[in-house]
Amino acid sequence: MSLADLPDPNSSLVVGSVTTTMGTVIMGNGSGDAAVGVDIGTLDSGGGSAAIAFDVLVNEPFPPGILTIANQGQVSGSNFAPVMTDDPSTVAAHDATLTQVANTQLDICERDLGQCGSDLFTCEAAKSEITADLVIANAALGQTGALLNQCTVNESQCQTALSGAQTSLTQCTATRDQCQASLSQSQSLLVQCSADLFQAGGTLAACNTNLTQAGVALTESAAALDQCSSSLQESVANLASTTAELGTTEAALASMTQERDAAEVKISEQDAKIRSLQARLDTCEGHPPNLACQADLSGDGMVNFKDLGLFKSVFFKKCEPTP
Ligand SMILES: [Ca+2]
Repeated sequence: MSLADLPDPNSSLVVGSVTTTMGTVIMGNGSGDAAVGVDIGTLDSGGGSAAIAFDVLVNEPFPPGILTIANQGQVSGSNFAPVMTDDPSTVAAHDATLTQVANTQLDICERDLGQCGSDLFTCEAAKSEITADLVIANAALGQTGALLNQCTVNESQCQTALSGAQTSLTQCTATRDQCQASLSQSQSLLVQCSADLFQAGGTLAACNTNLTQAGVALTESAAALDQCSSSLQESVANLASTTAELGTTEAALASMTQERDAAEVKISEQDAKIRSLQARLDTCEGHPPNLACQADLSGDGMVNFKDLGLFKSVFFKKCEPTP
């Protein structure tokens, strides 16, 4: 005899879970098996028995409105008509075994909520509240995800900015350390000065007097510095003016030098002419009689204005008015 059993369509056989106290499991423990089959063998006459068990998993999701799953096997043999299994908890004979499935609206709500509720209304109210919170949480998650994406996209920029900020921080820290060192040194000097002042038996009044004198000296030094600066500016202006005048003078000197050179050339030319004439005259004097030499009326060896005066004294007489 054998047993055949097809689990409820809203459940699935757990492959490998089929056991029997007699015979052999021929279906249900192999990969891909969806139904159960057991070859029981031959039962003892007059009260023999075999126990067959298997597990199913209730489908998830489960169809709404259905609150049970059913199972019924069929036992077959060579010497009897097929027999349908019986639910032993009911009076009816050969009826399918029904198993309650927690699938009421409250059950569904409780599963959604993840906790037990006293009634459907309370459960739905709690679920609505959680759903609203979930919407808010999802929105926040979306914003966070967007920020994360943006941050990822700008990661290199962020890292660059971070590097710059770290460099600035390092520089600021170094500057701060230097300032603190200077402050510490100043404080040490102040302490030393106070100690010196105490040791010298000085007083605050004397110190103030010195300070006032130092202030006066400082003011005077500042005034002197201002005056020095004014003088310097004036000297610079004078230097510029003198430089300009020097340029003008040098230009005039250059022009005068050119004129002088030209005059020297003319003088040289005139001197040459005079020397030439004198040479001719000397030639005349050396070879008399020469008519050209008769013009030296004064006999001084040169033909000049004296000769012209003598010449005029012969031909030109002053006209005296008739008395
Ligand atoms: Ca029954």
